[in-house]
Amino acid sequence: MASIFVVPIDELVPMQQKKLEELSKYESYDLDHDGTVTDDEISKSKEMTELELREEKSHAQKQMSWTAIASMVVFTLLLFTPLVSESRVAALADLLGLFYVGQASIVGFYFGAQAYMSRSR
Ligand SMILES: [Ca+2]
Repeated sequence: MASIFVVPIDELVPMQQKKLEELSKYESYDLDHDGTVTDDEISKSKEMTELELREEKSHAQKQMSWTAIASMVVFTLLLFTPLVSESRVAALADLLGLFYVGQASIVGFYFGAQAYMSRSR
């Protein structure tokens, strides 16, 4: 008897359109600027963010390896100047060896990481 008055709740309340708050950071996700952020646009934005992060990471690694190369060159040139006495070079020989191995391994790891990342794509 009472069943004729039972109406599903979602028919009474119309579907509310979701809105972004004003100056939302997700505003930029609306790639075609039609005022609607679709699932497709969100996944595209995620992909773009991932690419940007990867790019940033690889840029930082490149800078690190260039710094390592530059430091090896600068230290080597410094050792040939009169600023560093021969006795000091002899005393620090072990440490200098470790320094070169450490810096060169940074460069090596950079190339290894580049090769690995280009293979995994
Ligand atoms: Ca859109």
